[in-house]
Amino acid sequence: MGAITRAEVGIDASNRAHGYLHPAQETMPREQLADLQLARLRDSVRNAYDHVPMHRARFDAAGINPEDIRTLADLQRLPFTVKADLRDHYPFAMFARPCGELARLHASSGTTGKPTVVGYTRQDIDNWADLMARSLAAAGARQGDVVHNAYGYGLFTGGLGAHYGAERLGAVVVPMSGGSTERQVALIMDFGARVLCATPSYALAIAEVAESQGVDLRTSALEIGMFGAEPWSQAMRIEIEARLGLKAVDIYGLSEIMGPGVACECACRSGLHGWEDHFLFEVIDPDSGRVLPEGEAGELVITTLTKQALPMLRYRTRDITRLTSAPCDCGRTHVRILRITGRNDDMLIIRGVNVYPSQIEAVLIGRPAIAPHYQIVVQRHGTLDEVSLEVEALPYVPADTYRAVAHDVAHHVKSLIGISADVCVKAPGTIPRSQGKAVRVRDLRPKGGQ
Ligand code: DLL
Repeated sequence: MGAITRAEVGIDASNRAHGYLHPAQETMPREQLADLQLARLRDSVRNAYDHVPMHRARFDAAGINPEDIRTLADLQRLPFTVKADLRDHYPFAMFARPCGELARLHASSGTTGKPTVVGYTRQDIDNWADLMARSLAAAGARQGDVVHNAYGYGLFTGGLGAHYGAERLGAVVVPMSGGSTERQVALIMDFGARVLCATPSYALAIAEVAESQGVDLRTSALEIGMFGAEPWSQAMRIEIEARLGLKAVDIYGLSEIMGPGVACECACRSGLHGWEDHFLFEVIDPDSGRVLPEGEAGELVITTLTKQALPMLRYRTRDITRLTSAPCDCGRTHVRILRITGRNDDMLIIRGVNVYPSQIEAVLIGRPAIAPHYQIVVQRHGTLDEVSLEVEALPYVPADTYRAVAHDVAHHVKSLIGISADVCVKAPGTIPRSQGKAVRVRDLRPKGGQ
């Protein structure tokens, strides 16, 4: 072997500092990244066209042939794919491989009709483990860390996605899943977990149970939280960090595209790096479908570049965000997806004002006298939608001050977001706690009348 060059030493040092697991890919110059993306896009389009009748029919109807994709800009000629396509082709008709060639299936819970089913080949699972390991490393996790995984195991992609990624990193995985919260607290302490994987709302529930048991998780070995699967605000991040004594990192993903690890924050925490060697990201105007210039807020659209079993072309995520390709201090060249503020379908229109639940959360969390647990109740009175906010008093707050607390909260919601909401302050512990994705909105409007 030849002598190690200074450049190599430099890269090694920087790998350690920035947690690059795949330095060549993560710091690839953008022109080179674009060449890789184009080659992969052409393969992915060809895979979809040759093996998925729905894609072939749409290409044919639009007069497009896979060979017409000659530049990355040609992506915009392709039709969108939406969640209903998966439902309409239930269970396997969008797969580009026969079921017998798959290694795994996952599915969404399907509260509105049929679940959406997603499939993976062995190679897809391998790439997913790599990207999840890359995400964990970017967040600061290392080989040998104990990773306490409280994402639900099962059809939900959170549990197994984080599990395989942590194993790929060389970490020691504790496959807890959600629930048995008292036991979670004991094992976090006893096994010396450095990394906690959970939804942000469940992380808070763990903190709360620990406090009620007299256990101070801030003295535990926890240093990093990998939190995602639901929208959460900066206020929530501050609250979780204070109560758990760790650094809270945002991780994003969706089962239709892969699962957790599509994008993740690095140590700089100024947006989530979307792993562009495996996915293409666009932001569109949700009404017109027009691609928006970088930096403008709209709906995130993702195209898979390497998925074998379920190639997705321009999948409309319904998640609202902005993109930036400005260089990040960590040295990664991959685009950053700014914090997801909510989903198109979660947006409430209250007397003409558009509001996402996460905006309400940002106002509620950290206000004096109330705990960081809430529900937004939407009702219809005549033709008008109205919201009431159920919040919970902190244990030391006297019940005879609840009205004054409610008044204070309503005042801040009105002045910061511009909506009038009835606020109901409830007794400590009465708002349901989540063990996975929190239910923030109770929609009591008549069905179909939205
Ligand atoms: O929630 C995958 C996942 C598991 C991501 C664990 C991160 C951690 P689905 O159940 O298919 O997959 O739900 C995907 O959840 O379209 C977003 O609306 C929302 N979501 C996921 N991560 C975030 C995040 C998993 N970091 C849907 N911030 C997505 C905001 C998120 N919303």
